[in-house]
Amino acid sequence: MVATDGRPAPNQQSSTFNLKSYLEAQQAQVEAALEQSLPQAYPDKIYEAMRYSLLAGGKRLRPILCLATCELAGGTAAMAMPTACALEMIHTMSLIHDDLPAMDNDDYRRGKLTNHKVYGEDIAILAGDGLLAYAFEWVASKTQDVPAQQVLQVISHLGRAVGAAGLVGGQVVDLESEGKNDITLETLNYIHTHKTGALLKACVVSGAILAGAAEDERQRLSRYAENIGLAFQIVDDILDITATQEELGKTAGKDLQAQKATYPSIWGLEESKVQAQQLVAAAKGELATFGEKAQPLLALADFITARTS
Ligand code: GRG
Repeated sequence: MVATDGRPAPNQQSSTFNLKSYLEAQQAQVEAALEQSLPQAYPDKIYEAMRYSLLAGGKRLRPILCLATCELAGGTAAMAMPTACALEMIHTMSLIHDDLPAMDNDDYRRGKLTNHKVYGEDIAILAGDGLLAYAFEWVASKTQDVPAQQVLQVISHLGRAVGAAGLVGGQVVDLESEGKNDITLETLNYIHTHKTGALLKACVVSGAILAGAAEDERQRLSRYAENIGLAFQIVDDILDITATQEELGKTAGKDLQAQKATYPSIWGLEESKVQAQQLVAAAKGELATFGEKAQPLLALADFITARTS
């Protein structure tokens, strides 16, 4: 149940759950798994470039969502870790390509120089390609204790989330919309449900599939993910205006500079914050039937709007 003012009902509060220590523990596990996933091998330059961006930090929100959902649905972190790493590889490749001069053209990411600034555009493109291919190899070759049919379903979901029906499609409409001042809310929603939302949804849905969640649970978790995905992007647009470059680890104020349509440009800052809160409340409402087990996902939903980077 969601209160009419957008606040979560009392049974959805996550105040007893220590999100900070949960995130730190999960991030440490993910970092260790990522470190081991990608070797330094020959040809040195490409592995170095792939590792440079993959191991550059970041919140690791996508792998953590996958692990948390798998555990909520009765699976183990070990069952989901290869997919969790693959999701971060895909996310990282999308950042490398997004930062290229032909795309968003940025010099900084995660507080470091972007991949192409260090290795050149040719290697940055290939580092992205290498990470994308490796992500699928990693899921297929490393997932254990999960029926093969479920692993295939995860691979299929990942492929769809990345391709023209997901990230790629969202990025194309984003590029086509640049410099236009008549972008509708519908188009903006299309861009972000595909460019950002599709992968976040794949994190949650793949965690549920790996755990063998029942169809109705999957549907609820999928709606949770859709809501936090959009909230995440609204907050991203807000932070582009309100946060510093140090906080963001990348150039601040990019959207205004590029005259991009954003949620704050359509709604204003205050209404954007209200909309993000309402989406988070709706997301939490989808978890009501899971009880105590849902605490990590409830807290992660709160983190989406509370974050400063
Ligand atoms: C996927 C084949 C393929 C191509 C890529 C470039 C591109 C197509 C899509 C762009 C996708 C993109 C960069 C979306 C933005 C998503 C977003 C809000 C990123 C920031 O995520 P955080 O805040 O970053 O989780 P950290 O650094 O914490 O991981």
